[in-house]
Amino acid sequence: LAAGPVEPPASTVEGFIEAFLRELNYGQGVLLSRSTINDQYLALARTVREYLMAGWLETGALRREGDRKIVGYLSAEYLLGRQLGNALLATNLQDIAEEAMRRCGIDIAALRAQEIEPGLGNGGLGRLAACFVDSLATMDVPCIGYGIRYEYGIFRQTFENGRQVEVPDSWLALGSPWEFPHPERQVRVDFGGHTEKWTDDQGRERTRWVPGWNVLGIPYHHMVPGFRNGTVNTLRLWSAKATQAFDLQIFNSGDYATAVRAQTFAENISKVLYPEDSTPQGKELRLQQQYFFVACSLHDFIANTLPKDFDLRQLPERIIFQLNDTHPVIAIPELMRILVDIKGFDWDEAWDITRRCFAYTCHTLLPEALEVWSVELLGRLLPRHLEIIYQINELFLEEVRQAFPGDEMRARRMSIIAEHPERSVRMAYLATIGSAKVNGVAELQSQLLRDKVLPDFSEYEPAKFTNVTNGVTPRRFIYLANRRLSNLITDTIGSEWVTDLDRLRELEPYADDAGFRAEFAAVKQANKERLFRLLSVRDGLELPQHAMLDVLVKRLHEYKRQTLKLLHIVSLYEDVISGTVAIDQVVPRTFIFGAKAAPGYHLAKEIIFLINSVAATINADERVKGVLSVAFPANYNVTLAEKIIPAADLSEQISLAGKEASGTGNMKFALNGALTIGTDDGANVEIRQLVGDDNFFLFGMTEPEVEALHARGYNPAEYYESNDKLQRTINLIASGHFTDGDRALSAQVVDNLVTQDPFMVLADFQSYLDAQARVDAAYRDPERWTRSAILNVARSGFFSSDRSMRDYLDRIWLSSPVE
Ligand code: 26Y
Repeated sequence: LAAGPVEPPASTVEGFIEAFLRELNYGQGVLLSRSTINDQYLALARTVREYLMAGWLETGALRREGDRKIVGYLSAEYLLGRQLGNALLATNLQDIAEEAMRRCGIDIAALRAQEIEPGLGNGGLGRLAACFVDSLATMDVPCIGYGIRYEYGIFRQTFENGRQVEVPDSWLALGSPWEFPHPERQVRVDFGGHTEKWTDDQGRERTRWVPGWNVLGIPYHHMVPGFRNGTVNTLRLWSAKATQAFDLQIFNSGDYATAVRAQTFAENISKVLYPEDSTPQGKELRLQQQYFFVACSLHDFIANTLPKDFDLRQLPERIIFQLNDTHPVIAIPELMRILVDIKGFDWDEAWDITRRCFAYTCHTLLPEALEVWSVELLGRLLPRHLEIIYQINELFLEEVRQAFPGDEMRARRMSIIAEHPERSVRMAYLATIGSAKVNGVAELQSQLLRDKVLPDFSEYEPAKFTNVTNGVTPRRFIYLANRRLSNLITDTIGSEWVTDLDRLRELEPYADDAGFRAEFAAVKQANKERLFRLLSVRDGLELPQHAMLDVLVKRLHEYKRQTLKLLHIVSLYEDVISGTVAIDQVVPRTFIFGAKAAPGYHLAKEIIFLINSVAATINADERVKGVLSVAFPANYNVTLAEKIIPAADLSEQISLAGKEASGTGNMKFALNGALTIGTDDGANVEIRQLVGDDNFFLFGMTEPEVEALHARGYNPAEYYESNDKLQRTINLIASGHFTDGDRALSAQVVDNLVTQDPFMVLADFQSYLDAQARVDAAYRDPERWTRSAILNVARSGFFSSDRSMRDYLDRIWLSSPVE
């Protein structure tokens, strides 16, 4: 029989219908006439899968048989978004599938809407991982994405009386057609217990870990299709399952109920995504999750992906594990444990191998976001790993002392082990010491990473540090999300841009072409109308058709300064109701917010309540009707982003300078023809350099100015006292105007701003208002605005994640894509 796969279904409407009906009847087990929308969705998804399968089988065989270096992307989060549209796009089956469904009497849009997106990530970091694996597949770079199959992803956000309520996200409830479970490839993962010394037959002293309990990891494979190139890489997500041994070893009471409880305990490990962004909490379950997926992944690669007789001294030639932030950093001591304890390598040789197998990406600048684990917890859960970390630290500090004799302070600063406030392991230091390269995610952040976050390390090993500016996949965020713009671009410059985004430059001359501008503006207007139809059905919002769409969507965090946006809105509103500005002088704007707050982040939830309160009041006020509107649709996620971003006129990127590592939403907006109002922060800096100052609204302090103000002593009350407009704005909020007269309901946010204001909202207020006035002026001239919008698209090709991947290849992974 054939060595290769049998033929996929024919890429014709007839072939598609036949495959679909076969999936419906013989896979799903229903007749078309009795099938539900979910049956049809599952059958459609499985049909599209069939077209990808030969490519997947072939790519897998190539990876196993070849000797090319593989990227092992280790990430605790993958914020994938819906899969159906992307799979249809990758296979070029969109039109065929639509027509096939039509002939079956089915509206494909209803089936698309049936898919619950796998929200296996919090925000930027998780979505970045999803963009990166998309680009690697499209560039035919061997990559295995490793992560966790959370049974519940990021919570679903609802509002009750304006307050955020979290609902569990049961994305698997109706079954996911996109995953392939492989229980036969289960991996055992140990925890707890203690270590012992022993002497091997060569008389060497060795250590072994005698674990206390264990769980099984079951891999679930996902296809990661490249864009129409036949490559289908794999995303391998691990799910925790109890073992027999587990029940016997710790819960050996002979009690059935206890044994079942033990099983629940083990399976909790992959139960739910931690819904936190930026502020790690040293929770035991989180460390269990981290070690769980890392141990499964390293074992999977070494035992199952490498050839059986592989010489592990060659490991760095075959794999580079990219650490997506510190979450998977326990992989470094885990590889040391495998090499030293299990494979019998000498420490030095193992360390040399290990350091060449890892590279670390840091996604933050906030000191409070750097993960640390208490020595007590780490030692209890992973006693051998703690010993290894101590050993790494001891040898490293010895080197440091040799390089800087007498500088004991330096050695202490650089220790992986912090002594205060409790003895703990600094994961970013471990990552830096154990990796071949360390990178930040935008130029500014990489610079600050070297200068402020890891200065001793960058002084010690400057060549280790590099930058790779983030990017986003044009397949999902232009082609899929904005079909109208994609068609206009392709009609104008051809279709090569989809995989070569620098080609967007060819649009530049068309910015001066009135006919093209009209078409471009019509696309934007159609996207707005599409969004308003959705928000009407989804959220019951009725929004005016012809207003500037001013959008702030991202996780709710004080440093991102949603309150600054709120102050701007309230100041415009106050101008009108106080009679300072006539309503016909106001440029009509519709403000859209989208943001989830971490469930335990109290102040963030108060800010959400205040935004909803302001929205309700303004939307109900006849004095500003049709001119100022505020929409805060609940549950901002990838699916909603794909509708909002293409409709936006103005992209709000207003973090305090020096706090947002990169941002990636900022790139998506620019690529979809929104103009940015933003601070000199993260990748905004690079966006502005590329699109030009005339096409970007810059405001606010620079990072050095922020530092200087901080050093002088920042007092927000001074700004409140001295700025009349700011005072009137804050007073209106404090008066209870937006909270049915109840001043207490806005007090926490207001007091925080006036007395603490850790992210200097008041200091940047006036500059922000001035920039918004420039926005209004620009928007009053539609031809000028559209010209700028076109130039934003034409000059943002740099922000393709394909370019990011090339940079990782050149600067970090040191291999190149196959021909
Ligand atoms: C430790 C745990 C609580 C934790 C979980 C998630 C910590 C951090 C995160 C997520 C961080 C994150 O999303 N960072 C963002 O990464 C993006 C991709 O590099 C950047 O664009 C963005 O500026 C940064 O905030």
